[in-house]
Amino acid sequence: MSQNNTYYITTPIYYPSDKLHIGHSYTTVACDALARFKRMQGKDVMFLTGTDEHGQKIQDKAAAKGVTPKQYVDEIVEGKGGVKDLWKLLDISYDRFIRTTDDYHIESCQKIFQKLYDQGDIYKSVYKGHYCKPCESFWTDSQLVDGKCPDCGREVYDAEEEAYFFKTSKYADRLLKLYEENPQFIQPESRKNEMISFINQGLQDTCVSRTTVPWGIPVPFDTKHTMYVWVDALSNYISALGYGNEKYSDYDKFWPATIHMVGKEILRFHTILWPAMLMALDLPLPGRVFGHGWLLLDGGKMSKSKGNVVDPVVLCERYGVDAIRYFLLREIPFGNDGIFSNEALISRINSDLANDLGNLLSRTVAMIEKYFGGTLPAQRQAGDFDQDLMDTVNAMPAKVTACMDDLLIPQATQEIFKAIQRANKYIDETAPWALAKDEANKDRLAMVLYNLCESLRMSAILLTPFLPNTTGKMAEQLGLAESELTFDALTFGARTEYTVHKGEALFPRIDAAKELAE
Ligand code: ME8
Repeated sequence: MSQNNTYYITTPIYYPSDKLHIGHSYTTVACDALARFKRMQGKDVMFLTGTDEHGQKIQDKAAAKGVTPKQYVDEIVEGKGGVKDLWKLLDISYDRFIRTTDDYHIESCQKIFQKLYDQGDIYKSVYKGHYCKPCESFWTDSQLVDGKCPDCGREVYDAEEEAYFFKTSKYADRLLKLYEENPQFIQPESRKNEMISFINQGLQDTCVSRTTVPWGIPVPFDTKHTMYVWVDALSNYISALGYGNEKYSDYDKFWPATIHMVGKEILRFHTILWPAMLMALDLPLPGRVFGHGWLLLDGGKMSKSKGNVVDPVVLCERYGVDAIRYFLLREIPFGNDGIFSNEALISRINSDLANDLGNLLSRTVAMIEKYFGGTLPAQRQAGDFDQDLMDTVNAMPAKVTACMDDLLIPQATQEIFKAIQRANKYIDETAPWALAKDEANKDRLAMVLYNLCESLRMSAILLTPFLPNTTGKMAEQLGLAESELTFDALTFGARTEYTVHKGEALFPRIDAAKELAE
């Protein structure tokens, strides 16, 4: 069983059928912010991501390109500009990256499949149904919408073949009981009812093998079958810790997962099939599965097969990595769908990052340089508005922590920006430029600028999980070592001296009219 101080968070393992897009980046950046936050809280974090490399679609793509499926996925995952490069660009601090073509994962999956078969949870039968190739999903008559795939609306074709099935239906009652006894298991809460009604409609057993897709993990006792994607894919969460293999040995330490973060379209697999598989394997169940909403573009979900994707590399090059991270985490209500638009992106960068945050830092540093030659004197005098600013800034850590614990990521960033806005208002209230006119106000001026430095320091600490590059630059301008950006320094007044160094603007203002006209 995992220990109390551990925190195991996972992203879905993405299909490397094509380059990943901003939708995949969204999930991964959210998990990264959570993982970084928990590490700063002192948790022992395991942050897992990876790629789901088997299946029909990848087999077809590779064939069209004239390469083997393994060559195809190697290029997309490890090649220049591939998945790993993208996560490097976006500063994703994953601890482990699993590829389902890795030998150790294959070994684990085969053991899992064998065990489930030996104990009667997997059986052989005939699959009759409808298959949607782009979604790699089988559907029953009742699941089709107007005779088409309920997920993507495309044509399905009739399929009938010998296949192995997992007895999902056997676990229906235990699943309902799980949801009832663990209200946090399915999140957001609103999605729980969808899962309950799906089960109540009559849970079907799950087809877990194919005889027509060679690009998959062979069923160990019947090698004309390969495992059908979901058993292979879901098992990654435990094989990556060493369950069923010798490669890793931290299953006991980290399992069960604290959070599986997924998009809402695969919540069902994670809250029905996966816990049923774990029940069958007699393993502990994850703490929470969070199904976030979709980034929409032109009214539809961004997806590789639709081609309406936004390239995160282009966005990062143009606006900077932290601006993109911030936009994703701040703009879209976590759990709901949200529209990705350039207008909204530019407006967020300008209002929050350039104006509120960037200006607060540059004004504070510039005034300390101008009035005190860069070093704040030790002699300071308290005055009006100080207490209110201090109270707001001191209240911020607990509020941000509560939001992060509840997976309210946009609200967490909002709490930090509330303090930043309060500090900007404090500049207007105390008017340091007026204080500077009279030598008699020198001590008061020193205190005002000191309070601003402390507000910036505390904000920088809490912003680190979201904007890891920017807070280093903030520290530099405030004359702090990056190693000082720690949660145990989250008390107003913890630092008493400041020698600042003016640097470049954190986020140059973007001329929206010019930018959008291009
Ligand atoms: O489903 N908006 O892989 P996948 C928000 N291999 N998130 C999005 C998104 C969008 N427009 N598009 C993709 C698979 N995502 C399986 C998973 S897990 C055991 C196996 C994100 O490449 C979101 O997290 O289709 C979604 O669930 C995931 O990418 C789907 O990635």
